Amino acid sequence: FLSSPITAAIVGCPFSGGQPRVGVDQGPIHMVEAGLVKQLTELGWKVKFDGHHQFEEVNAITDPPIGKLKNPRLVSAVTKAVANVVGGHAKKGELPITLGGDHSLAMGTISGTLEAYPDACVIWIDAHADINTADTTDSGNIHGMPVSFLLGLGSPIPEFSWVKPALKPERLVYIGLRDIDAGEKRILKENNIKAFSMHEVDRYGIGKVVEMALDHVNPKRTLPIHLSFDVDALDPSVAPSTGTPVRGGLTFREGHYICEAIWETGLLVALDLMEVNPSLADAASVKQTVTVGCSLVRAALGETLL
Ligand code: B3U
Ligand code: MN
Ligand code: MN
Repeated sequence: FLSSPITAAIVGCPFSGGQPRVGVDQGPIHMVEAGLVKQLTELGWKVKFDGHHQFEEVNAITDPPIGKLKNPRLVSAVTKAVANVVGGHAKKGELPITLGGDHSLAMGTISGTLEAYPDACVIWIDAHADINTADTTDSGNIHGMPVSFLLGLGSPIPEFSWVKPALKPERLVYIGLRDIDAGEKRILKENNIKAFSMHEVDRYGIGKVVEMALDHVNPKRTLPIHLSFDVDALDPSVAPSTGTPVRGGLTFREGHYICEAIWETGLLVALDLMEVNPSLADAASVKQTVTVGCSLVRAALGETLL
């Protein structure tokens, strides 16, 4: 791991197959239309963007559920393609910025990152733990499950055999949790996975929480960092247009602080900004959410630090 990238590659992923609500596939289109490429260029980045990912590979798929899992072949094919794209950028020394789309995409983005940087750690910002397995999921929505696949937990599903269990529990940390299923709590405990819920954010403040999160996952500040940011980690008053808003979330500043502090480490190698859904809520709320999404990306790429 030599030096911080100077080229950012925007990977637009208009994909919604990991959850039931239409519209989240429009998230990346709105963020690019809001001027994200120009904004990052003005920050001094060389920005690569040659259109949103088209997912031609999935057109012919018929996809009945496997157990409880919904759209399993579709999600598998899409996330596998995303893994190759993200891994390809990372191996060239570029910083992939994946715009979702639902959070099942992170199965692909993190697989790609770990392909290029096997010792990378993952900082997962979310209201949810997204760590259900095929056995524990109630909803069957795969956006609630990507982390378990990356860790290799739960009964193996042949359709997802391409996902290597390349993430170790001690290289993963959460911030922002507040809506976790009983089965997920058990998984977090059994695997000793560090999580800072909103309770810890209240108790210690965001500055201390980010420091503790980094101390856990990256104690010597030497490992590459993949930051996976679900916009629903933010309070719904800050980011209303998302599929599963949960009240009591991160403030505007807390969300940005996380991005700034990760940027400050100089170790960021990949970024996801997920679950912006412009079809939910009124026009002003959509604009607000898209604007916040772009602003978080800029913060993670160094905008706010002097
Ligand atoms: N844990 C629930 C709910 C959920 C997870 N992620 C989101 N919602 N966005 C599930 O469906 O697994
Ligand atoms: Mn999520
Ligand atoms: Mn979430």
